[in-house]
Amino acid sequence: MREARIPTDEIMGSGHLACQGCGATMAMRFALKALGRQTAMVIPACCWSVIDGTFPHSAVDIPIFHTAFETAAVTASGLKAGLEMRGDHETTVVAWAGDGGTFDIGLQSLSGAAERNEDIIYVCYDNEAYMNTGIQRSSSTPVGSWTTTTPVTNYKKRPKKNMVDILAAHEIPYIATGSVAFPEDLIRKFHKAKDIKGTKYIQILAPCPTGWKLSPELTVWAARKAVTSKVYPIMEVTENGNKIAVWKEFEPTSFKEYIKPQGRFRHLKEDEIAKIEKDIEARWQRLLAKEEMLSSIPGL
Ligand SMILES: Cc1ncc(C[n+]2csc(CCOP(=O)(O)OP(=O)(O)O)c2C)c(N)n1
Ligand code: SF4
Repeated sequence: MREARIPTDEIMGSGHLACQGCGATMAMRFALKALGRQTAMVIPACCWSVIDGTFPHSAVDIPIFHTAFETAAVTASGLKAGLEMRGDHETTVVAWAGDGGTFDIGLQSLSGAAERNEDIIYVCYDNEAYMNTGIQRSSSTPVGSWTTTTPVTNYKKRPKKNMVDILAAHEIPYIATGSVAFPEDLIRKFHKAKDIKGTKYIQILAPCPTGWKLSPELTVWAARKAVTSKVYPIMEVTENGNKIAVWKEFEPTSFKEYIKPQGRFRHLKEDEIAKIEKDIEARWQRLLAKEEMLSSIPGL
């Protein structure tokens, strides 16, 4: 019999409160398969504070500490310190936040924890907007996208914030990006993060059918096309921010194909699509150049 590459233990149950096809639920399911049951998680205000269910019910079979929107990293730091004081050096402490709670309001708390190199795994499930409160723009929303605060007449013009570079500047031991379309890659990255001491940051593209105006059965399709169209590079940054390894072994696909079934991009005209496509390629080339340049310099 072939050995299962994805652990069969289901720590997340099916009785959750997410919309159909929610990428954020897939992200949690895969993360917990890698992290195991000796995990304590901090969740700030976001879709996942709803998805988990109402007390005393919970969709996940691990302790969850629900906390204020801006406090994921600092609460996780405190939880880790408390466990250590009680002699528990084994429990993995995870902060699990959306992109609004990470790229925007929780950035100061995350930066503080990263600078102190707190021994936590910080996960951002990235659905590219504030979904829980009705699809408002975040600094993770991609250029060209509609949201309720960036209407089609004034769609998002600024690029997505580069959180990987921001975290790398903190010289933390491990940073990774992933996508729910590649569960084995995600599970490998979580296994790795679990064994590293210090702050680990993992950002997972988790399509939101509701906010992306995407048919729910296309969640995994979109999560895959985001990577193969180079919109969402998946990579690892190690040696305290000094080494980058970008995943490149895929058949490239186009941005146009990626955005076609997504209502959030439906207003874009041909010339606007062409301009964004050009920018995506330029960013990709810069990333590869950086990977190459760093590979020739000794890390820290
Ligand atoms: C200080 C504060 N401001 C605003 C809110 C309202 N609020 C709750 S969840 C949320 C959006 C969360 O967005 P994100 O972190 O991207 O997670 P998602 O909802 O997309 O899962 C907002 C604005 C709040 N709870 N606290
Ligand atoms: S709004 Fe989006 S992220 Fe939130 S539960 Fe629904 S599909 Fe998931």
